[in-house]
Amino acid sequence: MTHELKLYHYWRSSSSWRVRWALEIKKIKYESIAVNLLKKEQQSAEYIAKNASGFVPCLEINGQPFGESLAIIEWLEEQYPEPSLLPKDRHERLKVRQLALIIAAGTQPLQNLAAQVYYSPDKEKRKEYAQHWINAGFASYEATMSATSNYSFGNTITLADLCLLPQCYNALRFGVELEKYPNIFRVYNNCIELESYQNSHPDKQPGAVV
Ligand SMILES: N[C@@H](CCC(=O)N[C@@H](CS)C(=O)NCC(=O)O)C(=O)O
Repeated sequence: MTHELKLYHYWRSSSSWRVRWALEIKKIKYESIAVNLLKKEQQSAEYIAKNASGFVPCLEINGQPFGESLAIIEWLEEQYPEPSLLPKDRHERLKVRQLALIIAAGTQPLQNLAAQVYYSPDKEKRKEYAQHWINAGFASYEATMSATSNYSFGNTITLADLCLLPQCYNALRFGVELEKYPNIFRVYNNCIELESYQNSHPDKQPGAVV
């Protein structure tokens, strides 16, 4: 069965980038629809009807909208298994999902725009707050990931890297030094060479302000 896919996303959103990167790796065609977070388009009635959380990304599959980037990537993995973003071994898959969730559940939500805005109106305070949670998440990721492999788990790219690299992009925006985390920094340097990383990068997206 073929699927008509529409991705609602924002160029700078790290959660959106995870899905864009998965689509790029799997070479899946989709229509790209920009949702401007700065103009609060994610809170419009039209968008909320698609994704009640008011967050991007949202993937419309044959007219049916779905939110949550990891759920979307798991669907893509089931529907388009190659190249795979998860190892075959069950315990190895558990490890990759653990890493992915350290970022997607334990780091990114604590530093996202909505959390920052609620925390303080002061931009400097917001920056410190974001740095705190990114450093806490990265310390945990660094200790949990492989100390030797090219990517977060093994020598092929996985769901874990799809979460880590967009979070590194946020980290750099907020002045967190990646060099403090040698394992993360090694994987970062390997990933930025990949064509799929470069094609899905925020700067290449519609509406990007570079
Ligand atoms: N758990 C969600 C998180 C999505 C999320 O936090 N999206 C952010 C951008 S990365 C967003 O839409 N923020 C809009 C806002 O804060 O109003 C996912 O993985 O899809």
